[in-house]
Amino acid sequence: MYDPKPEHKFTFGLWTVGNPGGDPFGYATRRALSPVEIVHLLAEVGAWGVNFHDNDLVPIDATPAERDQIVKDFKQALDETGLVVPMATTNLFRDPVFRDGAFTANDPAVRAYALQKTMCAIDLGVELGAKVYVFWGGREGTETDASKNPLDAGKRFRDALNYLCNYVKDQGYELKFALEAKPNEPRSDIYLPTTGAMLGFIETLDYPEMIGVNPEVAHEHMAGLNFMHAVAQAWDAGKLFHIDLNDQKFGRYDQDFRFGAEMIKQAFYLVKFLEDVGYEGSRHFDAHAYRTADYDDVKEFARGCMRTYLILKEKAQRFNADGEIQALLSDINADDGTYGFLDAGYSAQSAQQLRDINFDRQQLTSKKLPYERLDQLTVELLLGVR
Ligand code: DIG
Ligand code: MN
Ligand code: MN
Repeated sequence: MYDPKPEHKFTFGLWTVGNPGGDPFGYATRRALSPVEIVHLLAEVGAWGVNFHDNDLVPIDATPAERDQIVKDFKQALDETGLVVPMATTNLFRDPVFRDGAFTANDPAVRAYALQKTMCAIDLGVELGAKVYVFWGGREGTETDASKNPLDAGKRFRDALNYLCNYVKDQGYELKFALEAKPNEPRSDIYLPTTGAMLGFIETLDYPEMIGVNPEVAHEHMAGLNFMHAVAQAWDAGKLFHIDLNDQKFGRYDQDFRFGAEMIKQAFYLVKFLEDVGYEGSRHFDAHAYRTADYDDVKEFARGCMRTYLILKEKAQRFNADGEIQALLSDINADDGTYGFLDAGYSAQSAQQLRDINFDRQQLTSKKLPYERLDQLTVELLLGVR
């Protein structure tokens, strides 16, 4: 019932189950796995696909011959396991050269290098089958706003994305871009900090139709926001091109916990939304196991991400079939059509008709809204007692 299948489109980045457990205060607690070992681990736990940053696969200083061998071995592992590569991205945050950002760096040479590196990474991603290309601007921000005019930063990011959209079109690649927001960490403030900010920015680009968003649970939670609302806005705009699933306590550093590990109710509403609207993209878990985990427990981490998603998917089906819950929802959303004349939008006639109505506020306020009952039924459904 809760075993992952290819049609569930569960994916993990090489950097997720391959995370060796280091953190700002401690060394790695697990040996580093090779990309090939990671592909086989993901196949063992039942994932459908694997994603990567360029340098997760090909080290930044690899020679062309080393690159070719690494890619050959990776392709062989994909063939052996049947895993696919739906998404790729560029590491524009780890090397010290990006200490002041990549596309938004003050140094034009760094900005040019970031463009070149991204073009090469796009080539690699397309070669391995990626159809979505993620941009997470981890270093595109500031510690001191004395250092950079945000208008310059925005223009530089816009110019970079326009340039890369033209590159993709020129190459004839079938590729969509997905912008991933995060409010801070590793920079004190990161530009375009939320999915909403990204949606506004996309409309200022030359090819907005090529660009959507990749919302991440932890990142909207870090900003104190309702993740499902952010995803709904992206979906409504036709811009939900990818999604990073994980979990996160509010008001903390980017924890990237196992999906559903912290905010099970928010995870439920998210899964319900994605399944209700028929989202057909990857369910990508951008998360990693606790530092205390060995690779047996890392596999449990990966299995847990997928199982929890499937359990919550089944809970959403139960919610939608629950007679008492659905009866409450239909009462709450009752509409006798009295105000249907407004559905067609504005007209002088509808405005006059609206003016002629005497609203009885007390009567309107007396309508029952049994949200406590509704939420309790939802909680009891999640707790498994209905
Ligand atoms: C972090 O949340 C970012 C990077 O790991 C990567 O660029 C992106 C892809 O999911 N998520
Ligand atoms: Mn994160
Ligand atoms: Mn992410």
